[in-house]
This record gives sequence, C-alpha cells and structure tokens, in this order.
Amino acid sequence: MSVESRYLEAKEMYAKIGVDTDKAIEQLGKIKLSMHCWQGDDVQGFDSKGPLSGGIQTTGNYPGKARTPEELMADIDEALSLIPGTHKINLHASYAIFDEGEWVDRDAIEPKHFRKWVEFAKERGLGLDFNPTFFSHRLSEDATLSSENEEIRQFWVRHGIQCLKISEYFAEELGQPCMMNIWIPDGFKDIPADRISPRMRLKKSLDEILATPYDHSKVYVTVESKVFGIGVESMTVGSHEFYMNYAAKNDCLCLLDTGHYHPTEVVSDKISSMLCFYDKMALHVSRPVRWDSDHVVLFDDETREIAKEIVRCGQDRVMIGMDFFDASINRIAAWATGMRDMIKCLLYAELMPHKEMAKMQEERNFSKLLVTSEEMKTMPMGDVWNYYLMLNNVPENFYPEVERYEKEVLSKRG
Ligand code: RNT
Ligand code: ZN
Repeated sequence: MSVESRYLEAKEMYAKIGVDTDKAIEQLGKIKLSMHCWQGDDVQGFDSKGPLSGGIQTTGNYPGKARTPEELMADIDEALSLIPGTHKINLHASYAIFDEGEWVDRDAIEPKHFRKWVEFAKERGLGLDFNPTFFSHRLSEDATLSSENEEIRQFWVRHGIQCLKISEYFAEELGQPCMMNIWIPDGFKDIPADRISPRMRLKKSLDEILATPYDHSKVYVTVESKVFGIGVESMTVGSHEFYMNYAAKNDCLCLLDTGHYHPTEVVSDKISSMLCFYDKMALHVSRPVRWDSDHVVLFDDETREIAKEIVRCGQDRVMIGMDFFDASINRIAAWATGMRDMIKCLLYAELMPHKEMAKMQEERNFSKLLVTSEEMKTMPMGDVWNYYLMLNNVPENFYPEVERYEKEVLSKRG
C-alpha cells in the first residue's frame, strides 16, 4: 500500500473522532524549531580551543565532530535534509567566524563576525536565534554577570550588549524575529554565605544590558533559569524565581529548559501558568536522565505532554528551541532523532480532539477522558507522519543516509 493510501485510511479514522488530519499537517508545517548548532561540535565553538566550562558537560568521544564553520554548516545541512519543515538555527556567540588572523574577545564581537551565518540562513530560508556565551572563557571561571569583580562584571555586560546588536542584525537581515537567550552558569558549589548580593548584581547587569535600545518587536530577550550545575550544586544565581520575577517586571520573557528543574517537576505543567501572565515564552527541549544530562529528545510521555500544551495554548506563543548534546553517538543521528521526535510529538498533539476532550473535563467525565486519551496512543499516527515526511521530501528511514555521510564525510575528519 502506498504512503498516500495509508494516509487516506488514517484520515478517515481520525475524522471519526473529529480530527482533521489535513489541518493538523498544515498547522505542523507552520512550527519552526530552533535547531541548536552546538550538537554538532559538543558545544566547542570557534572562538577558543579551551574546554567546555560552566557546569555543563558533554560525554563521549564519537568520531567526526565538526571542527570548522564549513564542517558545522555541512553537518547542519545534512541533518536538515532529514528533518521535515523549515526551521531556525540557534547560534551561540562562541560560534563567531573570524577572518584569517583576526580574533576579538567576547566583549568586542560584532554583526560582521556572523555575516557568514546570515548568508547561510538566507540561502536556505532559515531564521536565526542567538545566545551570548557566558562560559568556556577565562573570565567566566568564577562568575559572570553576578561577579563581585567589577571589571569582570562589566566585561560580560558589554558582551550582552554586543549580542543584542547581533540579534537585531539577524532579525533585520532575515525578516523574522530573533530570540536572544541569556543563560549564565554563576553559582556556588557549597552553601553560600550571601545569596542576595550576587543576585542583586545579576539584576543590575541585566538592567544594564537591556538599557541598550533595541527593537522589541524584532528581538525577543529570554532568560533561562537553572536549579544547579556541575560544581555549582548548592546555589544557582539565576534561579527560576529570580528570572520569572525579573522577566515579569522588565518586559522580557522566560525560557524554561526541561532539564533545569527538580527531577519530579515537569515543564509541561508550567507552560499554561506562564502563559497566563506572558504573551510568549520559550523552551529548551532536552531530556534529563537523573540530572541535566542533555540526552537526545525522544517521543516520550513528557515531550508529548509539552507538545499538547503548546498546541492547546497556542503554538505561536511558545518558541521551541532544542538543547541536547550527546557526544557518544553520531551527531547527525542525534540532531535528526531529537528534532524529528519533537516534531512527531507536535503532530501527535495536533491529531487530538482537544475541544471534545476539554468538554469531557468540564463535564467532569474523567473516565471517558482517560479512555479517550489512551485510545489516542494506538491511532495510526505513523501513517500521517510518513505522509508528512513525503510532502517534505524527507526519508522515512533515515539511518542509511546517516551511515553514508559518516562513511564519506565524518570518518575522514582527523
Ligand atoms: C545550560 C543551558 C544552556 C546551554 C546552552 C549551550 O544548562 O541549558 O542553555 O545548554 O546554552
Ligand atoms: Zn538550555
């Protein structure tokens, strides 16, 4: 049976439960994921050869990681060819591309250092998002925006300001908004003697960065909290409460990373609460295994629950970024699996009769609601997925292509 006839059968089955599969596909096609460039090179970047720092960690040494802008771009192209839809690329400041012999420190980077990325995005119709890089740097060893050392604090404020300019440049060049996300690693390994001073300094630094005029309709500034990092287990300066309050009072947005909460907390339940108070919010979809381990995103219960919330609360209100970095497997396979699975979760959510199910809830008919939502799990979503892949010219079984690319390209890297 062809992909198309399977789709038509599935369409009929979904129609019986009040779901229009064509509409679901149309809605799915509008969703842009922000593809994190850093899965391609284990968060190394191009501006230094130093180790990854800041309490985050990649583990594994799978051969073939990208070492240059050209290699990273080629790998992104390869991964995108396996992922349906048109998306955005999420860059970190550490991915600045300097000319031969040129180098500037993080507080002096400019739009021109990202011109090649803009060309790359333009040629492919992609958007760009951005992140200042407050880690993997000699001045980030102790603290950044919350530093007690005024010179160091100022250095990072200047970095934030330069990044705002670069974000605005991205938005203008590409004709679509750029999200600029601030995450800092600052915190303490052991019980601190003073929590409020570092937090007040972080607040002041953010104020100083955001005092720079920028077009709020083009650049969405988000702040990303975290509960702990490696080496900063006892206290994180940029905690959830800190940033949620900061964003609410300062006209910026919150970014919730699925790996940044206590292990029994779920981000799926937080989305609706945030959207009662903010027009928009952002996510870093990751998969924490026992800690913020940044495993590849899967088609799992929590990711599906997140997708349902996105679809129900309004998909244009949630900016979806990916944030995983597994260095123990083929990095193209990692990207493609994580992004395809996020899209699959969104398709699953688009294929649910949300109105009818909400009505069951209002009628307090929880038995019917439970039965209905369990029945959804064995509906022929796979046939709709395969049809969507076909429409987007993307292979169903993508592993042979991963193997070909590994053999012909990745394995030749030293
Ligand atoms: C770290 C944060 C942050 C980084 C990236 C590289 O815990 O999740 O988002 O993963 O910015
Ligand atoms: Zn994150």
